[in-house]
Amino acid sequence: MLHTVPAPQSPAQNASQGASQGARILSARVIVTCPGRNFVTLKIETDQGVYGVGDATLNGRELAVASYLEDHVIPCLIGRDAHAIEDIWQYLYRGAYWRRGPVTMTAIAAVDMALWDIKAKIAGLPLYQLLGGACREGMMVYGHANGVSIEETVEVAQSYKEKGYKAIRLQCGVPGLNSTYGVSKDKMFYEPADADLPTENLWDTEAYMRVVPKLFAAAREALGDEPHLLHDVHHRLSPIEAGRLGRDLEPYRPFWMEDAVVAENQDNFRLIRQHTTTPLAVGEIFSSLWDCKDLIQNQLVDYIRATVVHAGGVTHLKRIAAFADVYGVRTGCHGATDLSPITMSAALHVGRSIPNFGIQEYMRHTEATDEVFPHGYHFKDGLLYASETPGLGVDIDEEKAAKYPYQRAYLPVNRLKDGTLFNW
Ligand code: CS2
Ligand code: MG
Repeated sequence: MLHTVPAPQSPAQNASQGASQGARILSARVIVTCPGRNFVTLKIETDQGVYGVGDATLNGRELAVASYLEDHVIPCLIGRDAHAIEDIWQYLYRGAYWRRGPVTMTAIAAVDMALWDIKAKIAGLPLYQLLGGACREGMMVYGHANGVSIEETVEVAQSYKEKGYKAIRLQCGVPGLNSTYGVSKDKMFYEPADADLPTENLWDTEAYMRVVPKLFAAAREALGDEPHLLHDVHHRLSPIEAGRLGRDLEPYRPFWMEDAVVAENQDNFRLIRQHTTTPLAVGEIFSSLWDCKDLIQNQLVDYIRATVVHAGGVTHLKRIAAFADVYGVRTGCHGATDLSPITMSAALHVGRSIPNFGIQEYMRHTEATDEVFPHGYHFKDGLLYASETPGLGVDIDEEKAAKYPYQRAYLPVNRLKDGTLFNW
């Protein structure tokens, strides 16, 4: 049946068709809130009195997605059958003409998450049950140990091990640099969007490449062989530098080296593969399957990090995961603080339902964020467990959200010593 857009009907007219006709989208709106950092949320309401929520947060470009939804997407949703998730996805993707890209795919992701939330709520099931059911109970997560020095980072990593984490990411300061990606002032919460205009930091590749192997040697010494140790290079090396760092880390058996190089040139990973067996992870900045198809089918990476919120939602992430499974590539979804608890909830349902789940990043949100986004997922012994309530198992408390108005904030930029603008 073609989903032509009927004239919006009154609830009475809809009711006369009976609920079995589906759930018509009556309204949708964007909620921007800033409980310590900005989040953009889409709320879609139906004539069945059921609503769904979707994360639409794009760190540093939040209002672009809010406008894309309000000015270009929502008018096309009103009156549609909320159950027609795939059709609406295709309509918003192909119908935009200008396909892919972080703003477009984050907006589509928000609609997709909200529609899956609605469908699962009406079905009375937690979302993973509609995605094929459970392949596992809990999902292994990794926490973020960071510090200004190697010693401080290892100390924090020890505390994560004591909290039961089976996997720990290590990021430490670089001698001579007053700030670097991944090192936060507050050891439990990391928020890189730290200023009203981009902070300009200095970058020194040589100093960085000297310190990371020492960090891993110290961490293995202190933590033993058990814990999985991860590291995020954050796009800052050339392919041959990444090959060298991967080889330097091999004695410490890292779980992965993430974003070793800039992700646009996928041939880069062919060169890294020639020099190291350290597993490679990439994809948090990817917004579609087409960004990672070559990397996956040529097995140039081991983990794909595309997320529900930036890669087109539950529908598209399932597609990416299924494609990756064909080539033995596992998921390792991005889960930083700038992805709201709505994304984390959806990611856990997807993660629970796929055979090639690898690991889930878990940067805890602040209390204020958790109050604005009450959710049912919980952490136990190194695993995160998805909510069992119908839908995504997360909500937005609009009254609390209204207390935190939007505050413009940008991600930092890096410059080299000679002033060249570089990758942050
Ligand atoms: C990082 C993120 O979590 C990660 O792996 O790459 O912290 C990233 O820097 C932020 O999500 C950017 O907003
Ligand atoms: Mg990263």
